[in-house]
Amino acid sequence: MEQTYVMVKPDGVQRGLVGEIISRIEKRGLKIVALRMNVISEATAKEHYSEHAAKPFFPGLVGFITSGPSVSMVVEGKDAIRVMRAINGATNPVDAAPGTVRGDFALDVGRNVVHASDSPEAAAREIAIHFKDSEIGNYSRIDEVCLYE
Ligand code: IDP
Repeated sequence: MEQTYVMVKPDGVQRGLVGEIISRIEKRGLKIVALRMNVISEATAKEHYSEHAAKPFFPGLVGFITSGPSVSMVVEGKDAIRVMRAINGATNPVDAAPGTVRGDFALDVGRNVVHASDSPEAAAREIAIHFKDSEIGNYSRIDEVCLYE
């Protein structure tokens, strides 16, 4: 089983989309093993998005991601990293397919509602930035017997 880091960004929280997004994740069969709402600090935001530090949109991105509460999760399941990226859709919502979160709820790349780690390395790094080991739960979902062959 793989784990990935997922965030409902401040725009998703302010638009009342937290339940919708969590519902999509759960219905797909992925398991939420950690969950928190908080306002991310500037230092944490800069660390999270460090790969974009030199990009022109970096100050706006850090400012936005710290502008209000966001919801952070660790999501677990078979191929969770790829599946979560597919659930979220393309980074630029204009390119995101209908049926994805961004394809259904967003228009602007700077207000694209959700984040999910894009590789195993990114997932490990981002989970460690946002959660302590002791905050990540370990339990079985009763439907795992049907979800997995
Ligand atoms: P991802 O969120 O799909 O992994 P990344 O390329 O890692 O996409 O970009 C991180 C975030 O930075 C995006 O989700 C988006 O919010 C923001 N971003 C990326 N490119 C631009 C841009 O050209 N203008 C404004 N914001 C951008």
